[in-house]
Amino acid sequence: MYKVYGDYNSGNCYKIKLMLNLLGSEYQWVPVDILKGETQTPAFLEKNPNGKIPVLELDDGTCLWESNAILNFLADGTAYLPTEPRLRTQVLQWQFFEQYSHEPSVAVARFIQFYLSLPAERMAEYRAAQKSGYRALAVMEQQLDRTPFLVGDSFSIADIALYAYTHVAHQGGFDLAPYSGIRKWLDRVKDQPGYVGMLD
Ligand SMILES: N[C@@H](CCC(=O)N[C@@H](CS)C(=O)NCC(=O)O)C(=O)O
Repeated sequence: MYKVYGDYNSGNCYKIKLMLNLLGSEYQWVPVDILKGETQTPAFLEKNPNGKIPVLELDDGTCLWESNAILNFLADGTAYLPTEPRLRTQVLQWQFFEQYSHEPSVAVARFIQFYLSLPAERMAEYRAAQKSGYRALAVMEQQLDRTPFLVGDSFSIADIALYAYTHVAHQGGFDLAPYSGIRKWLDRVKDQPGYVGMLD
């Protein structure tokens, strides 16, 4: 059985929880509290030398880290990861976009607002994250205005990667009202059989 080291409120960890539930796979969730420094203990650093969650531990003790890499591992051979090279590359394209242009803005604004309650000394960083976060949301909107999912007609791990922080973007102060493509897509993801919410 898989072991997932994670925090239920973390979007990066939720990606793994959602994937495992969609697949109907059994797993054990091991809670890790980042605010108490539990990702920096020698025992945890053995599992991920980068000191971050999520980590997926396999039966043989192999530890996989980086949420989108874990998604690719779990989705291998399933309908959630296309095999056709152009489509598979588009899945990766959205996952790299998520890590470089979306998560560092949307998740950081959410962290400053939701976890830290907007401390004065982080307001400049918050405003910058809002600005770049809206830019990332506009890129997603452009695609989702044209296609039901990020990679064409099929739900894939590109959608899981970007759903994680987009569906809680309001907790970072983002208003999704003008993004009708994104809002309809959020509902489509929620309708997937086996869907589980972040805090379910
Ligand atoms: N690129 C990594 C990011 C992981 C990450 O930033 N995890 C956060 C929680 S969402 C964490 O563990 N922070 C603890 C720390 O940096 O000490 C991924 O996608 O898995």
